[in-house]
Amino acid sequence: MNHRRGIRSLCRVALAVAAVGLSSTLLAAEEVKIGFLVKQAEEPWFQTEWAFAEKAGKDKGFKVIKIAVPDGEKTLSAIDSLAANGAKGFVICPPDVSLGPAIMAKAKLNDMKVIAVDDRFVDASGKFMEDVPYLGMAAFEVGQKQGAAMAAEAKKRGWDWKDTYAVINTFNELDTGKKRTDGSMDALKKAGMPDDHILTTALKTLDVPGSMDSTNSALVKLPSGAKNLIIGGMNDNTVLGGVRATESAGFKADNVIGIGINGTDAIGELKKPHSGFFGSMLPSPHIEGYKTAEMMFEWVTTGKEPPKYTAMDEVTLITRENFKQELEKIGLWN
Ligand code: FCA
Repeated sequence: MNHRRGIRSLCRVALAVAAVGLSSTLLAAEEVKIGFLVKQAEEPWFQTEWAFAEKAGKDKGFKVIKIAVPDGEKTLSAIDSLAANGAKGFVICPPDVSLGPAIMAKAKLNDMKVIAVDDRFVDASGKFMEDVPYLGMAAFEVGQKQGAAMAAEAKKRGWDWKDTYAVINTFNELDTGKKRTDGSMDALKKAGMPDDHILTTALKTLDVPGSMDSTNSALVKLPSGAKNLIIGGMNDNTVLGGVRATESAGFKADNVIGIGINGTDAIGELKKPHSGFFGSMLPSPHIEGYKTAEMMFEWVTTGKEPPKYTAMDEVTLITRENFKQELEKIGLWN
């Protein structure tokens, strides 16, 4: 009797163990994975997007595979390795927007969905690939706000346009870059800055040494009467190097107004008590990372397609006065 009951309960235990084993295998098989590929993993901007994509993964129950893709080769092999890992789709800021067709071909081959973030894909004829869902900055408008902030600060300092010049570091190969600097120049002109006081200078690379070089080559073209300088560019790095160049050329911080875009990449600089880098336009990298990851998760799990175009137009000027509070507000201060 006792013996039989013992065998029965043993069987029950065995069945229960098998059931648990089976359901955990099923659960493991069901874990949704998505990729998040970024061109410049060293930029805090992209690290912030990654962190918030992972937060979305934690909230909704999916895994984010983060891969840095600094060039075309790495991008294509990253897509293969994502596929081998069972990812169903990925969000990407590509190292070169003209890789769009190659990225889409590779994704199709692996049956993966794609969302572009920040930098929008272009096809072989240079046209936007409008079929690929994209989420990015409302670049011209954000640039206009940057230019308006520069002009407002110049006015506050009592600068005369007569002896004030602007050096704008451009990267016209990238649409979001061109639109931002076009927007800031538009705002400077509307604020009364004479056209011929605005010098554009092309960046070779989107980093601090790159903007130091491009600004240096513009500084030598300034007339001797140039007393005050405005330094612009498409993001923080393209302004930070410019400000460094003004320092080496002997301009004092009080005679320089550099305003970047991103905010995230200027935190170290704003912690310094004083410099020609006045501030940065802070958009919403936390929302971009969270939202694109969430959209991808929904797309691969429910089939809900993301919108083809989402523009983010909200920006806040952060300066030494308010950067800590503003970053704290959105959970970017630690
Ligand atoms: C581009 C820039 C980044 C960031 C992003 C929104 O990708 O390179 O620094 O500004 O747009």
